[in-house]
Formats: sequence, structure tokens, C-alpha cells
Amino acid sequence: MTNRAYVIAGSEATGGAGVQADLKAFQELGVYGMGTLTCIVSYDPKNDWNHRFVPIQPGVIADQIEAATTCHDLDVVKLGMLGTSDTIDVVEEALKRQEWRHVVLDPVLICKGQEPGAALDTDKALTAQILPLATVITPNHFEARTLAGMESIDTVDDLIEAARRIHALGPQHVVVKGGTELPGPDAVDVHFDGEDVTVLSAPKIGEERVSGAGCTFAAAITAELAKGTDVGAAVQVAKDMVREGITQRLITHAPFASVVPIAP
Ligand code: PXL
Repeated sequence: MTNRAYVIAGSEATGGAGVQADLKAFQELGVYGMGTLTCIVSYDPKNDWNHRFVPIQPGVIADQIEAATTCHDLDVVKLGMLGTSDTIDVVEEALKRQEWRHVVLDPVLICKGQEPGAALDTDKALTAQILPLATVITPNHFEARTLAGMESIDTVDDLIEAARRIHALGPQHVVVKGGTELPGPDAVDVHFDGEDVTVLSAPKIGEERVSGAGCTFAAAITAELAKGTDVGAAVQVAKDMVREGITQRLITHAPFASVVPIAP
């Protein structure tokens, strides 16, 4: 296991999403992983499983990045939940300190526990400061609508339009995930690399969202890129992995199941 992959993201205490899911996906795909925590999310079972969100101090995030990047030669990083504009400042600065072969951005825009005004500022900072640094971005249906400024995404053509608009914001590769929100029998993703559009489609496994699917998808792309796989093939591995992970999902005491990262 000589390939190494890095993730900068939040902790999600039930193990379904966040850094916990990312490191499992890395391991499952044969890549040595290390993670930097940006925030700690603890769902609240007493309050409708809303998110209790605690950001990590910016200086502590910088310390973790220093430790990881000094200890290892890293050229592929995944960014998950960043959560505040202070965190975005620290991560932007750290990313710019070295060259990256790939920066995979899962643009986690919303966390149920966040105050709406602060969340909007965070979204703006993410778009202005981090999107242009991403080589691959993996928005879900909601994130794609927000980033592309589209009222609705109802068809594969809409997914393609969203991917083209988000590409114009800076990322080289845009993978828009239709997920359960796109009407129809299939889970459809669209990959736009600035020239070509590739449509990936597989039958939906039910209509319920599964926790950690988005994290696992971007983490699997990251692990494959760390191994030297090209982006198109990495996206296909990620889709296969998430499909398997949703098929074998873990039923929990929360009102949602958790994805189980399993190599395809
Ligand atoms: O699935 C999005 C996500 C990412 N990162 C963290 C989370 C969640 C959702 O709960 O808690 C830390």
C-alpha cells in the first residue's frame, strides 16, 4: 500500500459520513489515508437528528495540515465539509503552499445545524476561494442547483447544463450527481471535462437517501487518482463502489441508513 491519499473534512460521529467514511473508502481501495479534521458533527437523536456542528480552531487545522504534508509527500487531496469561512481561509492558504496533481472537492454546502446567514457566507467563500483550486468537483443535486444558479434540475440535459455552468467557475472536471432527487428510475451522474460529456447511469436502489454516499463517492475518486487512474475511470469506480455500498447499507437507529464502503 504505497499510494497515499489525503482528506481535509469533518468528523461525523456515527461513522457513516465525513472523514470516517473517507478513510474507509481509501483503505478499501488499497490506499494509505490520512485526515485533517475541520469540524465535528454530532447528530442529535433528541432533536430530530439535527446536526450539532463545532468548528475546529483555524490554528489547529493549520497544525494538522502541517503535520500531514510534512510527514508525507502528498499530491492528491479530497476536501469535504469545511463549514466556516475561517476554515476556508486556512485551507485555501495551505493548498496554495504546494502543487497538487488533484484537488477533489465535495462541495458540502449545508449542514442542518448551521445558522442560515453563516451558511450563506460559507457557500460564497467556498465558491470564490476553493472552487477555482479544484481539479474535480462532485456536487449533488442540491449543490449543483445552488452552484449553477438553476431553479430546478429535472432531466439529464439539466444535469449537463449544470455541469457546464459549474465548469465555468473553475474546476477542470465536474461530476454532477442526480441521485434520488433526479426524477426517473435511474441514478444518473454527468461528467464534463471541459470538452466531452459522459453520462453514467445505473438503476436506483430505492428512493431514500443514504448517509455517506456523497463522501464515499468523492473519496473513491480521490483514492483512484492517488493510484494514477485517470479521472473518467476513477469516476466509474466511485459509482460502482457507492452502488455496492448502498446495496449493502447499514440500517441504524437514525432515520437513515449508512453507506458501507466496499470496493467494487
Ligand atoms: O454527507 C455530508 C457530510 C459531510 N461531512 C460531514 C457530515 C456530513 C453530513 O452529515 O456530517 C462531517
